[in-house]
Amino acid sequence: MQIAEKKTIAQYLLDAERERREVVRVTVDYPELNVENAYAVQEELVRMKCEENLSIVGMKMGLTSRAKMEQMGVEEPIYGYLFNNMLLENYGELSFGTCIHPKVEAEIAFILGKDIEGPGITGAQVLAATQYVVPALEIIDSRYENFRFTLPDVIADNASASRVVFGNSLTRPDLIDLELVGMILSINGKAREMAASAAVLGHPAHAIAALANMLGRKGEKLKAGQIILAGAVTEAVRIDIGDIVQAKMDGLGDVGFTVV
Ligand code: OOG
Ligand code: MG
Repeated sequence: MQIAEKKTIAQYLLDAERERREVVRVTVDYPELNVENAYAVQEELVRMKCEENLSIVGMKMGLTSRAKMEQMGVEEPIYGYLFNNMLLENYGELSFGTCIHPKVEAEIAFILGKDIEGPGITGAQVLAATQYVVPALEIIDSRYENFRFTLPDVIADNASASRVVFGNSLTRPDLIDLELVGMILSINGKAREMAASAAVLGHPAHAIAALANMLGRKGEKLKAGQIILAGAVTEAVRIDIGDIVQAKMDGLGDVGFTVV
């Protein structure tokens, strides 16, 4: 794929995000888009955001639980980048009008105290490099029509990243059994999804290890201070104006927001 094509696709997705409208998925016009050049498009999109003076605050893994893989019909974990303008205050407001067709996901986030450089990274190494874990809600908002895509489409679209809310309590990873975190995602006080954190690749630290190993193949690493989402533990849930969203996680605390 030519550089000019990558730029055209990245711009197409950035315009869709900025103008808050769904667009036809990229592989309809570019059937040759594969996983490798989809990440090259994502890199271009990330570069364009950085040129707009946005800064990377962390990364996200996606499609790391069976529930998510089945919901989206995509079988492989993916990653994307989190930017400073995606951060929403805990128990703050998400303006529905700034989104296309948002969904929410309950996730565990890792705050790194040390760099992690793949290949060969294990979950134990991730835990040793993690300063804190925090409860998080990710708001995903695919730029594609009807939230439908193939693996290369969603990679090019920065893994549907839109917003993220972090809880206020920081927990040291050695003080908790991180594969056994029970959680409830509720909307308007009603439990909608529930699961235990082992749903994410057996242990959420495995998702961070997989990310470090994928980046390692490109000569990149996870950096101290970054905050990394391990991927949704349950299916994502559609949200609408007026919804009060909360996730409670055993031993980690709670996190929430309201859609206005
Ligand atoms: C892709 C992003 C998935 C997760 O946590 O699994 C994701 C999507 O479903 O649109 O963020
Ligand atoms: Mg997610």
